[in-house]
Amino acid sequence: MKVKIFNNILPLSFSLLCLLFTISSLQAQGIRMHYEEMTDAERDDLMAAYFTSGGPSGTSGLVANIANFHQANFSTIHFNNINDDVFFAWHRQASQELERELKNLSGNEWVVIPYWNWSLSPLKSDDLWQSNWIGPFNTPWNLNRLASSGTNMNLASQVATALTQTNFFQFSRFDVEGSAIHVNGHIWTGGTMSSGNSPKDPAFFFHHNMVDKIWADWYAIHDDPNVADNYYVQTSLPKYPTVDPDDLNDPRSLGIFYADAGLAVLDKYTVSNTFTGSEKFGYQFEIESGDDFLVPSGNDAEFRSCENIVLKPGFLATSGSKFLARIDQDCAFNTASVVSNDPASTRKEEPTANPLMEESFFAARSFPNPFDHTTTIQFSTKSDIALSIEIVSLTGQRIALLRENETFSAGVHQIEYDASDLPKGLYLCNLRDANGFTNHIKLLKQ
Ligand SMILES: [Cu+2]
Repeated sequence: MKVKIFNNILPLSFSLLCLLFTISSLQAQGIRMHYEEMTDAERDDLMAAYFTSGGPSGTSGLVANIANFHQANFSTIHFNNINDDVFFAWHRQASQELERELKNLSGNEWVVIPYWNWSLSPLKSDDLWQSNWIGPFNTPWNLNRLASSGTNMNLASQVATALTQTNFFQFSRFDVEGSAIHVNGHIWTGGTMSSGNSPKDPAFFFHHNMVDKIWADWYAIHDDPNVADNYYVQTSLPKYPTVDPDDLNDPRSLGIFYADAGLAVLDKYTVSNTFTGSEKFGYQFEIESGDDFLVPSGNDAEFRSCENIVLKPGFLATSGSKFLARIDQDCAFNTASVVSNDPASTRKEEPTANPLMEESFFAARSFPNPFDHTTTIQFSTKSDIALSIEIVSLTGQRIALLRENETFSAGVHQIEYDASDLPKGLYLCNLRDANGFTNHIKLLKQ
């Protein structure tokens, strides 16, 4: 649990000031994560807001409007001629608008729609379909889900291959939209999800945020700063509703960040408070920010984590801005109503925790991961070091203490962990030295 602050801060550049005034689309700032990475409180807030957004039968409000538009304009926004593929852009915009609506309905700016990484959670028995998550929508919203186990949802290798595609239109139209990566989530869920009315099912936005994350990953890898963004998405198709698809290419410029495997990186974004008094970025695992993440004077942003917040070169909260970085090891953040009533006087203009400069003292991983029964935890140390190694649940409860203050010599070490008795789900393996510095590995038991 530490905030690291680096002092080498870049000046606010002219080009980023320009960016501030050219973003006109609706934004829904936040960190989106695999749904299993949400805390119970984050999940409960989201589900409560989501039920409200569609009314008791799911036939009114923004969810219904998006579904109606999606159905009426289906052939315009899907499976188009290769050079006009607006598929990604339309779905990104729809998801942002709903997320914005959920924040408004709940009065809770921390609410985000997570993504369903079906490769990690490919089963009907996974949490997503249970009563705490979107299971209860099925009957009252008349969704007729099948959640068929006959369709393979572990598409990790196919995603990896798609990300190597260098041609955007090939990637968009064929490697994602027309392939199992996009199609299987609809078919597997079935019912409304496999119809033109699919946005009526909350699974639609969980699935499409995964599709959107894949686009974000692709863009981060392949974007050529020397090529105009309208190379990627062209504007000859009808715009929905008033947004230029070219403005949607880089999710970071919209304030959308995708966390992955315990890490959220916030960069290339200028806080503008266009829609909210304070822009909120929450993730229970590690948040790192730098590389032109700016909070200009007069603006207000807040980070919160249950673990680490790392501020790197290129992060800048200027004099006259409000910036709060909050860490709660117990993950006991205030509920929505308390947060929104948080008096401005308690905010500080500087990060609240102590600056520490230490870097990770070892590298760690586990394999296989995800795993069925047993996984091997591997780590390397640069010098002799005493470590405690424990397995904890996402709520911080210790499940196993594998090593206690044991000295390891410099080199690579492996520890086998037998988790046969553990319910399936996401866990953390913490490796902690005598000074309290911790590295963690996320373990997914399937
Ligand atoms: Cu669609």
